[in-house]
Amino acid sequence: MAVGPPEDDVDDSGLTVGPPKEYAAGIPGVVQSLRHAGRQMGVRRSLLTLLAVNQKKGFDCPGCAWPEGDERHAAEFCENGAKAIAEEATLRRVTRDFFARHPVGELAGRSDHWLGQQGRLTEPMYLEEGAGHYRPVSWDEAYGIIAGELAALDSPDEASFYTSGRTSNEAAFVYQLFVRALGTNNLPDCSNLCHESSGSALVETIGIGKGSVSLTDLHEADLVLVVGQNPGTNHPRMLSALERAKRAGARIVAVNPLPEAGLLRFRNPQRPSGVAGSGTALADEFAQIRLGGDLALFRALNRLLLEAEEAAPGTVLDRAFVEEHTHGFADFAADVRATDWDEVLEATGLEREQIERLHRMVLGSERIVVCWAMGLTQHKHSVPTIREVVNFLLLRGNIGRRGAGLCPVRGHSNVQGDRTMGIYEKPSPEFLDALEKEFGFAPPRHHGYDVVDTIRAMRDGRVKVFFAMGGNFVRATPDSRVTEEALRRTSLTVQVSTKLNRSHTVTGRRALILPTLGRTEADVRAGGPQFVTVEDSMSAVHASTGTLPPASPRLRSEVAIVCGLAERALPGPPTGPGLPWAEFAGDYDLIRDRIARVVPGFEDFNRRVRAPGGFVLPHGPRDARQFPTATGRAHFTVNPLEVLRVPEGRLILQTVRSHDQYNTTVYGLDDRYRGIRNGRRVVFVHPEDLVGLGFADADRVDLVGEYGDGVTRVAPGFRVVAYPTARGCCAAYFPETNVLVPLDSTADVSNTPTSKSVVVRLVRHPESGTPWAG
Ligand SMILES: Nc1nc2c(c(=O)[nH]1)N[C@H]1C(S)=C(S)[C@@H](COP(=O)(O)OP(=O)(O)OC[C@H]3O[C@@H](n4cnc5c(=O)[nH]c(N)nc54)[C@H](O)[C@@H]3O)O[C@H]1N2
Ligand SMILES: Nc1nc2c(c(=O)[nH]1)N[C@H]1C(S)=C(S)[C@@H](COP(=O)(O)OP(=O)(O)OC[C@H]3O[C@@H](n4cnc5c(=O)[nH]c(N)nc54)[C@H](O)[C@@H]3O)O[C@H]1N2
Ligand SMILES: [Mo]
Repeated sequence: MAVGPPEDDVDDSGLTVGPPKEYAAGIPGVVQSLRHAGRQMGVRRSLLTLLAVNQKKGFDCPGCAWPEGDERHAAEFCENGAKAIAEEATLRRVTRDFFARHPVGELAGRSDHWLGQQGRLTEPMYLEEGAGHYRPVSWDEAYGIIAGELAALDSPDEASFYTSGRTSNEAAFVYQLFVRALGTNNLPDCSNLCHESSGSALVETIGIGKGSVSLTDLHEADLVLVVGQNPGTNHPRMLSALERAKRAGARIVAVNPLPEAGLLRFRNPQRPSGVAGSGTALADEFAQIRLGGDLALFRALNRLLLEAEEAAPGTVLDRAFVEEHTHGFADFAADVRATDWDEVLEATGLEREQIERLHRMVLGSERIVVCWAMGLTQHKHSVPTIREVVNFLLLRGNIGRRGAGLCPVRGHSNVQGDRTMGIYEKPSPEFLDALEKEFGFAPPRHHGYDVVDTIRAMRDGRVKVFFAMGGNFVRATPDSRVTEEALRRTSLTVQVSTKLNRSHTVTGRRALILPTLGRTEADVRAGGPQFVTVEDSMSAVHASTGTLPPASPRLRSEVAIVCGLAERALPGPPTGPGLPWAEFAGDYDLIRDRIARVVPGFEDFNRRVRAPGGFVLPHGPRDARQFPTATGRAHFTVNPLEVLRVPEGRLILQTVRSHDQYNTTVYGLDDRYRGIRNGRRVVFVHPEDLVGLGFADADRVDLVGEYGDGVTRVAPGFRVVAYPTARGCCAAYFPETNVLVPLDSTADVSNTPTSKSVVVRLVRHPESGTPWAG
């Protein structure tokens, strides 16, 4: 049964398009958050829940990984954080009756929005081979089914264990321990789709794959570049930090193909003037770059810096820093000096004058922070691009200094912590040595599969059991049709989830749904009430304590699920390691004691994490300009310029988030800041490109992929929206457009799908367009 992904919301009769907004948040943001929360949770529960978010004694917002400052507001959440919480704390429930009413085949035809709206999962469910419906199953029986499938494999490498970034440190640690005790490093995670390019580039150049700034650095910067990121929608609390920097005199530059609302103006709802006034104009300069043009831009800026230094020696570069702390300057400088301006202008689509203006801003700034997200990480040349950003900051000593540094802005609230805990298909030998010493078994040393390689392995029959700790693998990954086929070839798929999603409907021969507690819920175990810990985008680790009663008495925590399964699936001594799984599941302090002995920076974990606000992990470059690379220095690198060229009549498509979604969870059908209401199948194209291609605003088109591998990839039925994006580029929402992202089109080194550069052609849809409804 090969049902394709749902082509939902093709009926766009209610779709309306208005002008894009120029500012973000303010009163409309607050009203929206309360309205959404009230619909899902009721008003009283909404207020009580929202007041506990991101407080020192409450739970960590499951929305994004942006850090909390030291002074917290009574309402330390944002419109989109409130939506994320309402999704989890909803009063709606998916029960066994629901599954009895809806055959899996029917659920597979439902939209992401509809599936998410059904509410919280309430008990373990099992889809037997050939069955049309999921049926209830006990936890014991479920563990037995998984253990049986794992035991039947020829090798543990025939199983793959995915993690999405909401999983706590404690759950992640026992999960990787279980998987490695089983004998594989097949630990793909959402990071492979997300900031892997940042990690790859940073480890190579500065020796650690994490950002080098704190919130204070951002406040104290005098120039902040926000590159390839849409904070108004995806990290709204970051706007408060930018506003604060701005008030202290910083200048802000937005580098983006789209004029995103939050980057232009911001009304801070936490201050009276932000509620009433016209807000703060954030960006001093908007560089409307072509998709994939950032490598060229940073090369050009670096060339200009070198030339300025030659013209006035000793005044531009931080020579002392370069000499004392870096390696490879001469090769880098020789290469960058040869940067060709014509290529820069072609790649970036910018005017030389604007690049020179940016250069003068750089010269006038002592402390520079570069922030970035998916606009930099999801291209073929993402790793070289981020390396070039590192070159840029190294030239003037902007790493390891107050008010300056690298700021990759993470997505999922604990994606950074999961990696710290060992969720990684390519673990370091030091980490494995520490595990071996602590637990007395020999973990596998060969590398495992990442996300793309897991899909290939399932497609080719090399992975037969797929286990997901959260997330929505089938919708988050590229080439939806290929991925769906691949999953259907496995013998067992297991999803540990809070909410229903498409990954429950596209299954292996047999399938299990294991429902789990969310961040907001109280977690009471044998050893009493438990808390978990998370690490934010700036390496701060803190506790998160759920307060709401669980959505159902039959839910188990992620820690309990892993430990219960491990007990069942791993042989005990003398053949197995005999780890104290039941004790771990009863008292998370015991897990933290082990983390403290295995993971550097977590010494005395249990005591330090109980301090209000937690603690910050060490970071050599940030703290002491110590670079844990092979040479002990930061590395300048040579990154050849690449120009994204597409044939006549084609556009480069980027796949982005609307204001009303959390990755694959679609909250609603509006994208308020971009002026879209009641529909998601829209494609944003520059008005002059439309004319050139022979289309008009509101035409209905199919998006046809042009990867050149002979495979036809079509996303049908999109409305064209004339929009001020960069020329030659277009944008549409994922997950609907994941059908167009080829599995083999990935970033060099990091293997991240190129979700921000898909070559497409617009083809008139058989049913032609009618003017906008409103
Ligand atoms: N409400 C909400 N919050 C979220 C999420 C969510 O879905 N909803 N997702 C979370 C996750 S997992 C993540 S990773 C983050 C994602 O946060 P973002 O990276 O902000 O998310 P995207 O929507 O992918 O937006 C990419 C931005 O980069 C720009 N861009 C695209 N290509 C290029 C390019 O080549 N160059 C430049 N300079 N810019 C480019 C786009 O125009 C867009 O503004 O947000 C996290 N927070
Ligand atoms: N085309 C395209 N594709 C992309 C991207 C893009 O920009 N363009 N972005 C990529 C990025 S940056 C990311 S991070 C991935 C995201 O990929 P994923 O992390 O796999 O996807 P999510 O949509 O965040 O997962 C949502 C599901 O997680 C489950 N869930 C929520 N909270 C919890 C919890 O506390 N515990 C457990 N066990 N489950 C929970 C719910 O069942 C929910 O349905 O998508 C990637 N895919
Ligand atoms: Mo992400």
